[in-house]
Amino acid sequence: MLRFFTAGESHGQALIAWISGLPASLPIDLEFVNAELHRRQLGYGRGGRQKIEKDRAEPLAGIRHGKTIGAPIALRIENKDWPNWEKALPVEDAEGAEGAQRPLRAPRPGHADLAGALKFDFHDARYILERASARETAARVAIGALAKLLLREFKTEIASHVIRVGNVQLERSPSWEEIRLVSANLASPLRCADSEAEELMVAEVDQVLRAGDSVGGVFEVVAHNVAPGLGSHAQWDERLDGRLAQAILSIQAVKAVEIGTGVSNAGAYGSQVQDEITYDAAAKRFRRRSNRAGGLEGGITNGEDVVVRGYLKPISTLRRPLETADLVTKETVKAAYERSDVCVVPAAGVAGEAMTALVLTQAFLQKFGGHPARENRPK
Ligand code: EPS
Repeated sequence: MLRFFTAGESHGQALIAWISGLPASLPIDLEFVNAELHRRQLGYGRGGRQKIEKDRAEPLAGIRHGKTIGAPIALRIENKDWPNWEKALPVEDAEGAEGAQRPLRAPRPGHADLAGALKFDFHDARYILERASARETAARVAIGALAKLLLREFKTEIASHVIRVGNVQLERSPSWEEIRLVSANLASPLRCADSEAEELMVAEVDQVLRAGDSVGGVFEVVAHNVAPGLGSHAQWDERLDGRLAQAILSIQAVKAVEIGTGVSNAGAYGSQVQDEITYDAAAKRFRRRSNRAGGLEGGITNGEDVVVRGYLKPISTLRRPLETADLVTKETVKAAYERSDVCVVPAAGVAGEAMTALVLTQAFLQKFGGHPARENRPK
């Protein structure tokens, strides 16, 4: 069974990722893992932090001579910002406790600050925001890259692109080839496959930057060449669409998930929504004339591309803050401002790819199982 966890605070020493259940003898290309970490750091609208960080994964366990050994894998990603926070977040008991030197008492509406402070009875949201921060997705991207390496052995590839930033929507459906290219294009500011739409998206980010505001959007993850038969219709928690939805919703700032064109499908007629089935005799496989189901029917992959969209609310840290209540005095004050991003849609897309890779790998190993990696070939 494939399991994974992360640890680490945004401004702590490091992030740690742990993954257990990957088969032995899988070649690990660390440069690929680091390239994925780099992709996550990019995107127009990122804040100053990404100039400080140079995310790289340092394997601590489970990889020897460039291959997995069937043991749990642990990876460490150093936080280069840690020296600036060492005094504020010491491991040892220090005077005052509760993040004494950099307290946050004006919880930001929309952030985990207040809900977390209430949960643990803190009068300072410092420790909540440290762990709630989307910096944690760096750890997920590192282990997601390992899952991608396993899926690649079976020719499954995963990419993401941005289909909406604020009010600007991509109005056409790019091909897999276009998505694959823009997903890998480090120079593309917002990873949108249409350069005209991307220019408008950049202008949208510029406008919110000037206004001291923030902006959300929609990313789309596409998994190409997915084996049919992953997931199951038989039990609620085996349905792959539900498992993917949880994985994508767990990404910071994601508030809704869509499989295929699920949202617009709800307002259309059956004849306009269902994907007609054909049989390709040469390839000896069933095909669809469209893919509005996003590659999933009955919670099972049907061999078409798996398409999952994550809807992000705007980042909750605002340079022109909204009102809030002070955690100690309860008086109305302006919400705290911490250095932050104003748009993270492309970065969230990379996290979405990682979560999709991890969930598909789980389902893949459940169906095909086995050790070492070469035994996992679908027949
Ligand atoms: C970061 C994501 C955002 C950044 C963070 C790095 O975190 P949050 O979800 O807390 O807003 O703002 O950077 C900082 C916290 C900082 O000090 O600049 C990431 O994805 O790496």
